[in-house]
Amino acid sequence: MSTSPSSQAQPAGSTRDREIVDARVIVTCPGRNFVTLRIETRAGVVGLGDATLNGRELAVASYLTDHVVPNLIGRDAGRIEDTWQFFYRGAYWRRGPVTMTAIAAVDMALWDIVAKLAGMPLYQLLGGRSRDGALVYGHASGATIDETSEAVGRFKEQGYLAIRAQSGVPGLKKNYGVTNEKYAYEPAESALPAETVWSTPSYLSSTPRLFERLRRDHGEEIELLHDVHHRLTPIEAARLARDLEPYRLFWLEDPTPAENQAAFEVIRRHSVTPIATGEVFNSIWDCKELIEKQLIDYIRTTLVHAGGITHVRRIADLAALYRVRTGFHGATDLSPVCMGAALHFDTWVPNFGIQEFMRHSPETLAVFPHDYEFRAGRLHCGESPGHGVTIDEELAKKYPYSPKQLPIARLEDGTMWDW
Ligand code: GCO
Ligand code: MG
Repeated sequence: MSTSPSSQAQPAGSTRDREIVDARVIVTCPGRNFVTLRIETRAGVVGLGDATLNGRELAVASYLTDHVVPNLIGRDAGRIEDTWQFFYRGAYWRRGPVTMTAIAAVDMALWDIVAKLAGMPLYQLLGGRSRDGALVYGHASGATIDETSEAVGRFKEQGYLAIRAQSGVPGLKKNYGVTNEKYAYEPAESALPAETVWSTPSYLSSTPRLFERLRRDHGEEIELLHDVHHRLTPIEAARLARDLEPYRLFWLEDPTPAENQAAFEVIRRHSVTPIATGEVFNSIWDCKELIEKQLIDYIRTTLVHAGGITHVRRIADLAALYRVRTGFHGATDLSPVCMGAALHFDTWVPNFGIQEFMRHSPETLAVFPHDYEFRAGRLHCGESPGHGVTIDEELAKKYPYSPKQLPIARLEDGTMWDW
């Protein structure tokens, strides 16, 4: 599955060699849209950063092309911290997913360049290897509990040690996390959002039955995870977390929306099921209260949506003080560039928990030659300099941008809900 990236290590350069002479955005849709920032230095060293924000891709592409790239030309690619501060403080308008995804792309590309200049894999620059490979979880799903249990069995056969399980909900046609696709679950499939119907009572009664069955069929050893996808109120989330306790989940994800962080206190008061959240967060300020009050166990905020390596490293360090571990978002809408960089981070970060791993389609993997591979339940980043992911631009051109948005959910009476 892994292919060698084409660009090789360059000798460490002078300030002049590190000067950024070109920066441009590549948008491609090999099955789904990806936005990639490509930065090149005078010495010809190229770095890539992922800038994909699912369903809002062109906003980041424009932010980069119109507002960031003109500031990059002529800068020293080695000044990673200063460049981060320049785009964060210098923009005056702080934070938000579009801004922080754009900053992340720049940051990831600069770390890639500097690691290539040093002739080292990126994890080495962060402080070196802390583990042999990153424990990952795959996504098993099915329309019914029977089908979901069979899907979990197939993941076990492939060597997964941790598996997220999502099942269809009785009475509902289609809901988050359940796929009939061959590869990974890919919900952003139409130009305008598909509409789905949601029922909390049905979900709350069927989900504990799903995990009771999974423990019966698959035993105690396998790690099981579940994503609520922000669809419960705080007290409903508390009830689900309590009802799932006997099945000892690795984590329950996004049990309730996190804008109101005190909501997580309600869940904690009722249950010891570990809680993960933060894939939609974009800065350390979104994470601070949940971490400091010890309301979560895993922080999901990942490189592409939260300012890149420079910023997420600060989040991980804050989390470490409270024994909160990382569990990076790794859905297929994050490109292989993000996955490559995330795996170097996972290989180093002392408070690593787990990495989400949805397999990209063969078309996507061909556009992004990458140096990482799955072995025995873990992803292993390679030893090539940088983050190990490149782009085949000729192939990328064959897949032009195609507008796609995520689905929405409404209650049975038509009220807008969280999908
Ligand atoms: C996950 C996520 C994804 C998101 C998707 C949105 O846990 O993997 O919840 O499935 O829905 O990344 O773009
Ligand atoms: Mg999620």
